[in-house]
Amino acid sequence: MRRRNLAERLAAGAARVASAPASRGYVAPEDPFVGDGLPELDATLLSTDVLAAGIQHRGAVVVRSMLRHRHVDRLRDHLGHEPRPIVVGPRRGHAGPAVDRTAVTTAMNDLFAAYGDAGLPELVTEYLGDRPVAVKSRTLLKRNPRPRPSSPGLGWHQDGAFFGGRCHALNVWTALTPCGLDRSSLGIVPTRVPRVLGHKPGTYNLNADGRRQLKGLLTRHPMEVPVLEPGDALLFDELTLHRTSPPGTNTAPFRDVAITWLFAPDRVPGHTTPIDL
Ligand SMILES: O=C(O)CCC(=O)C(=O)O
Repeated sequence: MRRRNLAERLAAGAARVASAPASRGYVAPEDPFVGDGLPELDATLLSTDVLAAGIQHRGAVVVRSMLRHRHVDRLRDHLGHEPRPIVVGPRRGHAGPAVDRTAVTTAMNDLFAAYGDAGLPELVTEYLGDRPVAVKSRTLLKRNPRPRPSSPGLGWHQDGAFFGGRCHALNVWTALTPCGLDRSSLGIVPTRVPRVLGHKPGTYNLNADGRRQLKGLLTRHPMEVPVLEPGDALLFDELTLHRTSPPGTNTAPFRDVAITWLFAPDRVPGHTTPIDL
């Protein structure tokens, strides 16, 4: 079967949103994990129950070997071979060198093929209660140079602050290089935060009230920084408190990641354009 190109996926996503029934998200069973902290499992053991329980009780799930090596290598080819910042995705105006439309279409085809091979569309359909759509502004491959003290990456935030509250979305954040030892990973508060804390309007930064609440959360649930191999993924949602993991151990010149936020069609934030998976 011919793979659909990006324009066709955008049109299909818009049609899916237009005809979406009211979706119901999957509610986690009781917390099945022993001990504290983020649950971690091999991709072959990932199920909707585990995904929901991990996110809704612990804030995130670490999934080992979610993308196969041949997909990781192919995705990294789209970022080139230079240690420079670059973002490849359907949104215009990303930072970094301009990438032509054909190259973006090929890259997105490869990204969605990798997700398909990993069984994500079926899993996420059950989790979100409807067939997921990605969105134009939050679907990307990127290379980040080593953070500097003056540009440490993103601070603590919850993406619900930008999506307009609770939407039961899912972020698939996949390491394409090793992350967490000599390159940034994500820092995560390993617990469910039941609501969006205060953020400074229009920024990825908590406000004073949000920072006060974060401090209390970190006292009870210290930050975890998962160490990831290429193809390992972090799955989490818009309530998960996370940040670019702090510099300090960053000695490698850059890291590569793939990031895709998925939504049920009737919960796509208004400011962005849906893409069929
Ligand atoms: O890649 C990073 O360091 C931050 C990504 C992030 O915060 C997000 O995907 O919401």
